[in-house]
Amino acid sequence: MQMTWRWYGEGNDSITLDHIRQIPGVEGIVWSLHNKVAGEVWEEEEIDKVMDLIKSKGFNADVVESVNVHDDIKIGLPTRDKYIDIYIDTIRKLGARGVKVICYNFMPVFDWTRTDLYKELPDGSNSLFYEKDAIVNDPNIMAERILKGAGKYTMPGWEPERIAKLDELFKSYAGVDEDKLFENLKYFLERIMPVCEEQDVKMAIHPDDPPWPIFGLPRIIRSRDHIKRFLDQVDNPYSGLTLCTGSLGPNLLNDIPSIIREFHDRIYFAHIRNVKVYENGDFSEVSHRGKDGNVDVYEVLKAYHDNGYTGYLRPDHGRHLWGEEKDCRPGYGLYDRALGVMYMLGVWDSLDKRKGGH
Ligand code: CS2
Ligand code: MN
Repeated sequence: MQMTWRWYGEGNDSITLDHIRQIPGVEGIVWSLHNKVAGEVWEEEEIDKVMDLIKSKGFNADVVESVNVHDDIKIGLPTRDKYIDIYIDTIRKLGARGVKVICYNFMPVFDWTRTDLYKELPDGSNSLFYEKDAIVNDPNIMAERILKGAGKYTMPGWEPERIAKLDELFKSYAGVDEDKLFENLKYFLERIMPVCEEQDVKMAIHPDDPPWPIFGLPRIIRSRDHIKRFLDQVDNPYSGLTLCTGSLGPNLLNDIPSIIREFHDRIYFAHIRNVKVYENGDFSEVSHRGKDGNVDVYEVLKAYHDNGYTGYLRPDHGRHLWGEEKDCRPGYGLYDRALGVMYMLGVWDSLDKRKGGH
């Protein structure tokens, strides 16, 4: 397992690479060109600049999260080929520079969805929160909340210029049901697989968050059966998973350790975070400690460890602690994620020792 940390880049993150160097065990930085909208060309100089900076601080830059997929590809419009060509160009450039894994998602319109970015927890910290009943029929209301909560930072998937055209975007998804979305994903992957093979770059799809359809839009990576269908339809080792426990976790029927045991050889990137699911279906993000929520983080790590997982892992969202929400990106503060790293390394190291017979 290789521990990594998601960093949004200079001027775009309250945390610096020098902070991250002081967290034990972090080997790699998960990065992206966050100024790019889906479908835009990634220039070589821009890529080099970020990768060089990351490497100059002693980290690897093996994982990119994300290269976002243009809506026309998800909808299956005739213009999709043009955007797939641009995607291929980006894979080539990243592969040539040693990038090993590209994390992406195939969620229509939105990336992750929450109703409150700073919901107070009983201990006085706060975190991202999802109120089931607040997801009514108007996505504009949700978008307004997210944009307001994000403050000076733009949120991937919630870029103001996209949100301004939300109604139009929704209309263009009419007729795209689960089967159609699966079909469009297959088309996309089949076109890019040869380049991934040639460049030795693994595509790792991120599950849908939350793991159920919202606003009538289909969501197809949200359970064991959906994952199986996804892996079977393009049965190529270059197409695999970013297994995110925080995304699958809010559906308590998802047995995450068993999903990891079943599909471990196609998991290239592990996102670990814990969620506490309330009786009415609402959920909060909580600390990484298993006991604090519904994700048994020990069993998750054990499932990876038992299978000799050598891929990348990162703490996903954390709570905002000690007042840091005044400046940090929602879900991406320093303290709770650093605590998460230490908790996970603690579990991992003891699993290592036990295996070694100590
Ligand atoms: C991330 C996702 O913050 C998060 O929850 O795990 O936003 C992830 O980066 C994207 O879905 C990947 O495309
Ligand atoms: Mn995730």
